[in-house]
Amino acid sequence: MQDLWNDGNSPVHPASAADYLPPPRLRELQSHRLQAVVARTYEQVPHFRSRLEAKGLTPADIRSLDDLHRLPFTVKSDLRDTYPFGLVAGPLGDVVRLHASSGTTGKPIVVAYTANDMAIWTSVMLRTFAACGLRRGDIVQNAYGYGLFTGGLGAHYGAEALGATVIPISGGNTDRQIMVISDFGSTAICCTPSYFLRLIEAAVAQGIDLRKLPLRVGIFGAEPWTEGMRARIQDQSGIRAFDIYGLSEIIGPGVASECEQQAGLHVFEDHFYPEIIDPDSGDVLPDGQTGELVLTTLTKQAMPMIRYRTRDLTRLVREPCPCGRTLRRIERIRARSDDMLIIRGVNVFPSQIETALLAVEATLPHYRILVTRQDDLDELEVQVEVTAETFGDEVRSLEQLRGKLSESLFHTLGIRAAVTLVEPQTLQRSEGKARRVEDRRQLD
Ligand code: DLL
Repeated sequence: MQDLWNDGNSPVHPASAADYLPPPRLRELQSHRLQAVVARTYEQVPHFRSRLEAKGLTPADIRSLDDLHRLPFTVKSDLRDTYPFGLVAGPLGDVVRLHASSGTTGKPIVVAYTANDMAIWTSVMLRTFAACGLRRGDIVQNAYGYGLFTGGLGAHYGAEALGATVIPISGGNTDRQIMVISDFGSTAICCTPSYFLRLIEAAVAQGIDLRKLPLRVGIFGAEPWTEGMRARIQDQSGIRAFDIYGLSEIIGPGVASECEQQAGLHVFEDHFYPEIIDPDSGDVLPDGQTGELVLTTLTKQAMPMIRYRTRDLTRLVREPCPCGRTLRRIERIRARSDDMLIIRGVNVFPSQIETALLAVEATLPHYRILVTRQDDLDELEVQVEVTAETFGDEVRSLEQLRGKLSESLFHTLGIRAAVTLVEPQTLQRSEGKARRVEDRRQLD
């Protein structure tokens, strides 16, 4: 079968066969795996066992997926409180890899992998790349950061297993990235969408038109982005931009990926079981309703996660995908619940601001959100770069543009925001995850 794939004619890589399991077979597999992971975690992780006991449950109570909702949630503070290795199931000697994700405060959270976990991670990343249309012969420039961040090494192993040629360039050093894209003929690039915007700019500055190069696919994730951003990226670079999702606590990248339809991300649910809950009540919501994504690892050994609350907001798509994959899809992550800004009592997500800005022509996809408090009143300021031509225009047309943006923001958010137009290249660029929001209210 490997040869069949390698001859370039097979539509499905053998490792992707699990993408197409008949739903009843998939459910059976998930139920079976759920029981095994609950039993193993109960035996090996005292923290989980005491949680279960507090609810009067034993692994024998979990007979199928229908019992999943009875299990307690795991949250980020469980990882913090047991730092660094308290949630490792089994001997540390079985752990072959550690990664860590730096939080905003204090110590990072640490995640662990056995050799088998590494094989699973590689396979889900292989399936991710295959779903984004890559195959043997592709040259993958991997500009996710290598190191404790899961992006770099996660993508690396998956792309290599696919049979692609990997360039482990890591993040940063933008001029060198451009040189490699054009000299090595990279056909695919992996990085955050915000870093790719930076690369587009750098290419333009060097007089290089990315649309004329072999680059055709972007595998973007690790931060929220919008359809408006995708449209700008695809238009300016001539590539197809795919959204991939994951988080360190669950495995890293490789939890969910778009396919060629670019319409929602298939969850690799033979390994990671998704639920959507109401973030306030914790109740499971029916498919189709928006809420917080909760994931259970069905096969992970070193650090199984049972009902992990991701804080990411999305919904499960009910309709089957035209691509034929039977894995359910989640909608593009809208935001993290903890990224939500409450401004004058109104809930505002940064992604809504991005959508409103990019709906207006002459804006560049670089912006910053500033929240302050003046005389006990919240003030929202949005700074956005505009094209050089527009910036050079008369004051009147700049005022018109500002008016358009204010209207677009008011229409989307329901509150007024002060808009500041700034020259191209003035706002800070990122090499990894973008930091676009500055909430100064906590400092006041
Ligand atoms: O960002 C893993 C990753 C690497 C995913 C490379 C995709 C590509 P963490 O650093 O632990 O792991 O951050 C996880 O990032 O809970 C989301 O809030 C956010 N996130 C990740 N992918 C997306 C995405 C990696 N496609 C946190 N859209 C998650 C929106 C995303 N947010």
